[in-house]
Amino acid sequence: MPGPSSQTFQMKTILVLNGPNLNLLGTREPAQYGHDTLPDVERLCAEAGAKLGVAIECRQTNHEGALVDWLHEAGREVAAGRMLGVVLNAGAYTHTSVALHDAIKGASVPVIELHISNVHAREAFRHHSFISPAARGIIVGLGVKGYALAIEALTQL
Ligand code: CA2
Repeated sequence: MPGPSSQTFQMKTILVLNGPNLNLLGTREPAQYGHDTLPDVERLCAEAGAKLGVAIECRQTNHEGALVDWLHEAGREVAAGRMLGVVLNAGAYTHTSVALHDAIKGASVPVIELHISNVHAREAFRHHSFISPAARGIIVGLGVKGYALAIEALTQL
């Protein structure tokens, strides 16, 4: 048992948040999002984290307020030195949510905004993001491999 003065190594965590409808990945629209399911994506993230020596925690919700709460929680974890930041695919809330913009700013949490598809090559309503001005970086259109790239980016900031 380590004594009170000894230091123990604590692996840092990256939180991967997926928003509305991403639980449907792999079931429809493969031309847009590929064939991988959400569990496949979460496995890919865990593997990327293992290679980089960071713990990965994945969560998905269809509810905007849950994403706000989780960003606040992440901000506290980052401030405590236990978390590096968040990979956020906010789904359609990307294009609508001032609340998510404010949550990222308010929590002072490093966020990599991620989109599986190239939103800029799609409908005009997907071209604007409320997340982007608050994000540390953005990964768009590289398929689900973008999640691994976003995790690596957070380890190097
Ligand atoms: O490209 C992305 O990752 C998006 O964030 C995905 C969102 C979309 O609203 C954004 O504009 C871009 C949609 C996720 C819904 O995914 C589905 C997957 C399979 C079937 C239906 C929806």
